[in-house]
Amino acid sequence: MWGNRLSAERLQEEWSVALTRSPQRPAIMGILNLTPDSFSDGGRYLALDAAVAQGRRLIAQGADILDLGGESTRPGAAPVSAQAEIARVAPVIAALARDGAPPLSVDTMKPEVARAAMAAGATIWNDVTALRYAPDAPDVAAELGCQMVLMHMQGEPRTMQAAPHYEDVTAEVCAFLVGRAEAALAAGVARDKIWLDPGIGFGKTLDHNLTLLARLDAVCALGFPVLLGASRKRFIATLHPAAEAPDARAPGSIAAALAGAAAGVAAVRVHDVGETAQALDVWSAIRAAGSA
Ligand code: HH2
Repeated sequence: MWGNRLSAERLQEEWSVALTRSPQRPAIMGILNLTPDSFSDGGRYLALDAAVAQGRRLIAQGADILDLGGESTRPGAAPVSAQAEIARVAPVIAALARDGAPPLSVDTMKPEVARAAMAAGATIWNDVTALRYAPDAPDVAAELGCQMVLMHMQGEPRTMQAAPHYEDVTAEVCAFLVGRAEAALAAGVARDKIWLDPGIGFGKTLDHNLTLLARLDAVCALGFPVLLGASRKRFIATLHPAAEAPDARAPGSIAAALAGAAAGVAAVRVHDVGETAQALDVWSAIRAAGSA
């Protein structure tokens, strides 16, 4: 059941996303990691030309939004200074913005990096710490006036997979997300700028991930647009060991994206943009035929 029609409309209005293929399915946020060590595409787009070319490729394949990151969040990833992160992301954002690219998002925990990214042309701050990394993060988000993605994570990236524990993962993730949305609102972030993300793989076991994917309707019911990021994550290889290599996980990633579409998420964050666009277009056409 598509529970988030309003969110699809808001995507068009607020994020100026041109949903040319179908307004009735989640938008696609294409991932562009400008890091040496991301779990899936690390090291491939360190040079400016290669990064911009990949951004353009993802747009041509159907990305409605691009998410650019300069620091890996995988367990054990090396920490990066704000200056180094800015040097990785800002020139690529500026070059793509000059192209007239779709909305650009920066995947960072650091307010200084978000500030530099917005100055370069980004309009969305995707924060896996949900504005908890620095005390001034909520104030900076309000000041920047950008779209704000607040993601759930138990623990911190270095140790989050050591021993994740929940009594009721869906209820706890929802309560956390509501609390972070309230913190953002209290700092002055506008309600219609806030997006929520259950944080698949961030301090979660296989069972936690599957429960959340099965209960995305509860996250959507919180009343904010929902972003789902399950692409190429480890749980896919746990379920299907032949997909040990991250770039062999597109089919499992698409299965998760379709579960998100059925629950009413507003956007999916994916590496395999063309394949996901095809799956979502077919899914939404079947759905439309069924309700005609
Ligand atoms: N997952 C990753 C990074 N950022 N942001 C949101 N909102 N949701 C997610 O699920 C999410 C995210 C991890 O994936 P990736 O960027 O491919 O890897 P890495 O962190 O190693 O760069």
